Amino acid sequence: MKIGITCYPTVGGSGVIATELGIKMAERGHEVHFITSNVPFRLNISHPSIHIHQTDINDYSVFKYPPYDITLASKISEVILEHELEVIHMHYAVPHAICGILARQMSGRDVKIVTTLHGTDITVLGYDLSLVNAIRFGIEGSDAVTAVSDGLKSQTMELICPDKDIETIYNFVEEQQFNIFNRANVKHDMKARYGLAQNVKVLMHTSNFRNIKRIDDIIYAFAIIKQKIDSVLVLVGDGPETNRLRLLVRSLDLESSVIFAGQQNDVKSFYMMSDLFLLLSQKESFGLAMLEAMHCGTVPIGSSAGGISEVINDGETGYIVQTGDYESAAIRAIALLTDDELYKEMQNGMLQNIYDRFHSDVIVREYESLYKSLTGDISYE
Ligand code: GMT
Repeated sequence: MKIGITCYPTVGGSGVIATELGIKMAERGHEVHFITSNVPFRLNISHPSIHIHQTDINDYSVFKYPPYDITLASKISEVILEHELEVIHMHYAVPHAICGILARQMSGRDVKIVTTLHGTDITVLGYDLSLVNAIRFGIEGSDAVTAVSDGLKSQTMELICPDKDIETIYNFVEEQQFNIFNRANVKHDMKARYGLAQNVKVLMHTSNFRNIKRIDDIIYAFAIIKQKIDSVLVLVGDGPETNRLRLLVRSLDLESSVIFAGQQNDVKSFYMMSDLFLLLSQKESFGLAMLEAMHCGTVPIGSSAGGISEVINDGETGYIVQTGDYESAAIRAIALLTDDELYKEMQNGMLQNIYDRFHSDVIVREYESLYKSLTGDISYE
């Protein structure tokens, strides 16, 4: 098949999934065209079947706002025509699904549109009444719509009420990159590099540091854990909340045990250094970084928000606490960090469970079948 993919190319789980899916499709013999405003940040391999088409965002002085969506739609239509695309896969309802619909009209071709909902496009924008009609239009105008969790699918049905079926297709990680292999050595080296004693326990979180991530709760939980356990908290990433969080850490007198690591390319080494991954968000459709950490052997504690409880089987592959209940998160963390047998048992169960449920082979085939069902192509069965 000839497949077009549009996503936000910047750091973020949706861009990661779009990119890894494109790479896997190319490896399975399909022709893949990324149509994005920049080279997707995880696209770090060359493959003869992967092509990148960058949009130039016009910045003419007559425009108060550069017309990203229209420029993108125009570029997608160009690629549809030039490369005879059969499917375009748009990541995010707004604006990308709408760009896809526009592009199809511009091209005059019967290209099939698949839209994947990732979270913020529904759980944040869906509350903005000025966007609800646009989101519904993007969903209903797509040929197929997927959501990355059942939680996100239900929220979309409730908030947007589209006249459209939505299929859940979970996220996956690239197992060649995220795995437990060499964990002990990497852990040792990272601790040495960060000047940490080898017996210190490490808790971590990574995200774009927005308020919906409730990183305050992670810091409050850590303040309790720190009283019982020799430990550090590593916060990887950056965003609008960073400065406020630094002040909170200072006010709790935790500066010497909270590391603000900033944006990192090699996030895998941080997963491997860590004993626990904390994700206590207010809204979270899936938590792809958490799944990456789990593949690297790090046991998660997550909140009950969105799809996190679909990724963690509470009590078997990590723990779930009610959103906002950082005290329970601390209790669970202390239990895991003081009982090696419990930790090991949970880690083993977790690795088996995610291998069975989120393996890239399984998920990529689900997308491939969806594409095929739209194009009527049976030659790939
Ligand atoms: O909204 C964000 O936090 C970024 C967004 C993205 O573009 O990566 O993340 C969303 O999509 C990811 C990939 O499907 C999910 O793993 C994240 O849970 C989801 N974020 C939210 O729902 C807040």
